Amino acid sequence: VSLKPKPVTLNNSQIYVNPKCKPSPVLVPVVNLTDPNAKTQIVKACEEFGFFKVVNHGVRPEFLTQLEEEAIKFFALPQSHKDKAGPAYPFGYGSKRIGPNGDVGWIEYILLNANSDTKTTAVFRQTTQTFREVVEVYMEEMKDMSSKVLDMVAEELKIEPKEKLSKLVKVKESDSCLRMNHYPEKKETRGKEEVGFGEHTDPQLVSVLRSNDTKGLQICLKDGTWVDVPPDHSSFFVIVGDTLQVMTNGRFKSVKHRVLTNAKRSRLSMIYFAGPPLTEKIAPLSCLVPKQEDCLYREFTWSQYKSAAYKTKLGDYRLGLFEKQ
Ligand code: GA4
Repeated sequence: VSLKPKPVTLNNSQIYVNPKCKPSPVLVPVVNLTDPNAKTQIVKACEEFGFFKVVNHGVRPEFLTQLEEEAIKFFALPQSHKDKAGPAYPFGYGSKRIGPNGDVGWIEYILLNANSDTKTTAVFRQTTQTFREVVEVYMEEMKDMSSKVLDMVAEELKIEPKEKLSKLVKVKESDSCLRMNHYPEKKETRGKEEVGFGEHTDPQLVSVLRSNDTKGLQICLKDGTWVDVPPDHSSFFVIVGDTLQVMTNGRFKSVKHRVLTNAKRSRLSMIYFAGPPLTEKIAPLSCLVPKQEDCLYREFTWSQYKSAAYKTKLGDYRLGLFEKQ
């Protein structure tokens, strides 16, 4: 008897529970961005999973290959060279340590600010002109994709004005960033995968993730089960962040996710975190909360949320700090 769960196919994709766990296949929603029903599918996926896969996104595969090659070249440099592109906080190269509060993982990474005024980072002094050019083009593409997704959400939820959400990630003050993660292969210890990046939710509005063809990403379902997300290097994955959970008054859930190490292959992922301007006031949208007593969160600025987040550990429940009693 095979331990592998039987695939149930919907839109050609599925999430499997790690075969070592109880087999129970779950479907990962797939959204074709050019489909006229995309906005309805996106809202459904954000409510149900806080997560979906995007196909037909319009980003050229050759460009993605080029970006991936640049990242591989950087991570293959001698450690002493990479260290000169650090420290990771607020932006730069980091290894093993994640955030300022003692979290660790089997990972090395680059964190970059997407704001054009502050792109003068140590990373670009340690990398080539081509690296910088492709990364900058990629950030523009990701900004476009996240705004497109947010416009569809706004349209489906009848949010007025229509650009209310996308504007937050499009203006030049938007506090968005890009993370390039390299998870070197890691032999399993005592037959177990280890943590590459510990469980957490993303603080921003939405995150757009793309990886090479190495598995490792898992999401947590509403019932608390962790499920594998099969890698797909030709697609993107959209992750709902805490800010969008607040603005939709909890209708969308920021999905808990994590990355496990892989014994055979290294994993490379790029995530664009689309965030609002630092001074932006975040609160549930009044059109989604007709009765004030149903409002679940207090108003805060993105800057307040960010500084609160940076005082927490990765796996902490940060939204609790802003819930109404
Ligand atoms: C999680 C999402 C993004 O990777 C990130 C992370 C940030 C960091 O690595 O510096 C944080 C983490 C993330 C949330 C809590 C704080 C801040 C590490 C950490 C312990 C870049 C982000 O915006 O928040």
